[in-house]
Amino acid sequence: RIPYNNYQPLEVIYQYIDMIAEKYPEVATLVTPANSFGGIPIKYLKISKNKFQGNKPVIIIDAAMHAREWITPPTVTYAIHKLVENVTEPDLLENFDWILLPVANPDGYKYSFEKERFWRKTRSTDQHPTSRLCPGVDGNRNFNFVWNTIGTSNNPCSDIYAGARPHSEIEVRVVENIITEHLDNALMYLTMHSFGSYILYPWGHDGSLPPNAFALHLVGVEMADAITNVQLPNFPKYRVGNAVTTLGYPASGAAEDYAHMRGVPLSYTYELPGLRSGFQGFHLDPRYIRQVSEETWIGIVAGVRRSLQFA
Ligand code: 0X9
Ligand code: ZN
Repeated sequence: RIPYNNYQPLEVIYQYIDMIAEKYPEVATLVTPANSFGGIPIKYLKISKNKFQGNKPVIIIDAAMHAREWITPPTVTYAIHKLVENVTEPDLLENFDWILLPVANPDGYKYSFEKERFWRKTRSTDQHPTSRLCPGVDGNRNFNFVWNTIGTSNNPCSDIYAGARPHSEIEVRVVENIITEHLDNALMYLTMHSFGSYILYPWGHDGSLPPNAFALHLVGVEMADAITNVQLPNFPKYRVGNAVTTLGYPASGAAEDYAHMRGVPLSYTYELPGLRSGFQGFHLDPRYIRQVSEETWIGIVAGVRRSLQFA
């Protein structure tokens, strides 16, 4: 059991996914592909009805590449809960395989709990002379596609520092490797962020639309509409669109662009709700964690079901 009435430290999230893998070995397999820069295991679950056989479409979801976006891991642990412990949508396990990575950046996440609430980046220090003074790379600028051309910084002290080179960060390489491992079947990739209530699709570096933009938009709207139907009245409606035109700024080296470039057809950055402005937007009142986790699952269910049309 993981509580949804408050944000959970890394240890509690890890205990939960360890427990799931132990208790449900038929459906859930724990993978620890690498340690973080700081030596913390990076952990994800492979969830599959008859073990991964490599023939079903794969849905990949990650969260907390940005450390301070605390509302993101609960949406992934909740998805795990609904796929394994409290199955009300059996077709989602029947028809798909799942990769669920609740904390992509464990060093940063831990640091945001223990030292600096609004820390965003990784905690690496070895790429750049200045980086000893200013640790960390923006994981969402570090992917190996159109790296460091726009919406990025070369200054290690910046929150959008792209890193010394593409995929310098082990945390980014882990996500890239997941995508590579499942290239043949990966149908949808969701990278969970906050905040702003957006569902964003490529290309996020130049605002142009990929050939399958209509499918991206259709599935995005499907998710947004499903959420709208169950949202609390004080929450903003989701907006769906291209990352640049909808969010208002370009950023290169981001995860959703990387996944789409590699061939994942339905690739989205999910910006969960924030309610307040400024840094406080990253600290959604804990009373809403359960609601956001539930409604996000409803959105995912709707999108994943619709995605079959494009498999
Ligand atoms: O800037 C980001 O990395 C994301 N927003 S956040 O506030 N969570 O940091 C948005 C990324 C959207 N994708 C691209 N522009 N490629
Ligand atoms: Zn983010």
